[in-house]
Amino acid sequence: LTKPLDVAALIDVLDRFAGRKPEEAYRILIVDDSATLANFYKLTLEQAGMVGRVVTNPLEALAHLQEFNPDLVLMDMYMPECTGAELATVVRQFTVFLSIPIVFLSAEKNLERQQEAMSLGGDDFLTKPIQPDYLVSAVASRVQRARALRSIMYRDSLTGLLNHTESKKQLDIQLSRAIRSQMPLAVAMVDIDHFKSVNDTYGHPVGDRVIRSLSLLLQQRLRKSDIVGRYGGEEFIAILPDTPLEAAVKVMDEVREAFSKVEYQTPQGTFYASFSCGVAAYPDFAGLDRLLEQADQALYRAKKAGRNRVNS
Ligand code: GH3
Ligand code: MG
Ligand code: MG
Ligand code: MG
Repeated sequence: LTKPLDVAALIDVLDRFAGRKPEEAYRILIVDDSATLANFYKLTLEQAGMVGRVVTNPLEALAHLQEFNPDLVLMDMYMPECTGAELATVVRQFTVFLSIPIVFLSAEKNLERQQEAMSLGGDDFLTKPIQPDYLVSAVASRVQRARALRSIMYRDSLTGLLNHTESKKQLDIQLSRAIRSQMPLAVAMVDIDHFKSVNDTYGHPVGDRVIRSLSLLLQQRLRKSDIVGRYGGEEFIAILPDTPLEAAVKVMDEVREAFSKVEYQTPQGTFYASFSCGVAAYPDFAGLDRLLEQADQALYRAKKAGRNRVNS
């Protein structure tokens, strides 16, 4: 908060978000006791390239929120089990759902009741009957902004990778999945070698370039299902689901080798960088803290053994 707003970084994040838009369809949860209407909205949104899911019993909405992971909830007001406003109140009690816009869509024309619904957790109030085009654009603009905001909250602006907090949250989620499905899970901690001297010799902007290039390399070389985060300044974490220790060490060593061959050209001359890496895996080590601790210790040993190596 003491730093001035970095507008350039902000624009960069928004750009990256825009670039991701076409491949990831907007996911809309439609809560309406009328199956006919709900399915009509679903069809309308799907014709615009979105993915819809219909829930006719509002009491089931929370479970669907969690499982479907929507970008936005389109919410009816009057339903037999509870009102949309009541449901919004409950949804807003969960911080994980805070960033999901709730748009009411109801025949309710009374402005006071609309305002009350909004004050209980809604972001917008649309009235039925609604023009399909209007519904699509109202939903799309909301989702676009919500995604941009979320990417600022969860991602690091220099690299676009998950930030520290989100990386740990993802590791927690992936570890629970691994335990449930009895599949291995590997965690790799990566730390750039002698990075202080890179900054000191070539300047901070060149250091940033090295960080960006490693982030790109990790994203390129790892699987789409793998999760990469910027854990600290020049520290990264890679979470590899369904991957046993040896396989993780092998792939991280390939990344290490590729990174050590990247040439950086600067006015002060050409140089190469390297990183050290520590890998640990479930089920060899169980529990979030144990896993991180083991990966950290392996990283420390890699540093001590001379850097530019992967240890487990
Ligand atoms: P080691 O091989 O032991 O890891 O040595 P090191 O110099 O990399 O170790 P250390 O952790 O002491 O230094 C990390 C440096 O990374 C310190 C900090 O100035 C720099 N750094 C952290 N974040 C950034 C960043 O966003 N950009 C740049 N350019 N430098 C950063
Ligand atoms: Mg209704
Ligand atoms: Mg470090
Ligand atoms: Mg370092």
